[in-house]
Amino acid sequence: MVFKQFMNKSKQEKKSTESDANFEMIPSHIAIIMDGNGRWAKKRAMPRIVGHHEGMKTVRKIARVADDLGVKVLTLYAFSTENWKRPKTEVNYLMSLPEKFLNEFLPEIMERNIRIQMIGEKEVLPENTKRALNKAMEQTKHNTGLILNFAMNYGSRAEIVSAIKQIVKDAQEGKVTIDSINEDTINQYLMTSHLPEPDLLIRTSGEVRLSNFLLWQLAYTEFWFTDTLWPDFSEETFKEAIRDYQKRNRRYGGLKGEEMN
Ligand code: V07
Repeated sequence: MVFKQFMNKSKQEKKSTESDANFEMIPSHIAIIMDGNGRWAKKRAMPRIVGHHEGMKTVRKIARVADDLGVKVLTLYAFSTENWKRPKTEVNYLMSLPEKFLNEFLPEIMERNIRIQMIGEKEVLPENTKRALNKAMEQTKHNTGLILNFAMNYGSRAEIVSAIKQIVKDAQEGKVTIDSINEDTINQYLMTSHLPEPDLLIRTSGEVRLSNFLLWQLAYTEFWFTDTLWPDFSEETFKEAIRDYQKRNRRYGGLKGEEMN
């Protein structure tokens, strides 16, 4: 499927004189599992929440770099359905971060024409968190630049279950016929229906698992893993991931998707 709105190259062309990356092949959609914040703090004998706060600063930094490079969508795994099992004080702190982040960064987000979006089950989030998220999505809904897409209370299997339930409902109401259900039908019922599939998945902190993140959507995505802890993740690390992605793509010699399998 072609996503016309993701074909705008103007920003990439503007920056194409810079030397350190190939701006012809910037991945349109990058997804990141931002792992290692607790470990970063532990190494410094500091409370885990200090690591989370440092991680939030990295989000800001990487969002700027992604925007400057002309990335169209940056999907960040901020809070999983599993994260509720953590100590209450830690969960409370994590839930305060969206508001904190937006209070500090929203003016720059507007200047940069960045659009904030979300995937995940928002309803059960604390009221304050919900309010901050809704306000940011509302305020930025006409912005046409980078989509900064936060996965909040997101779990991929729950997303798939909910898609299946809705498809069955629509089938019972005669809005969908069983014979017409195909991969594109499933895509349309996922929370990412409006987005292109991720081209590149990054996971930090040495873990090499998907942890229930975008299971369906990552079918053809390139994976890139690093031992770097998320608070230490830098512009340079980010560009290294993109360069590796570009090298892999060049090796495929233009073959895409299913032709490679
Ligand atoms: C969170 C910082 C990054 C590392 C991962 C865990 C901690 C930014 C946000 C955020 C979310 C939504 C939004 C604006 C900002 C965030 C949580 C955790 C729950 F609209 N960082 N960050 N949310 N961490």
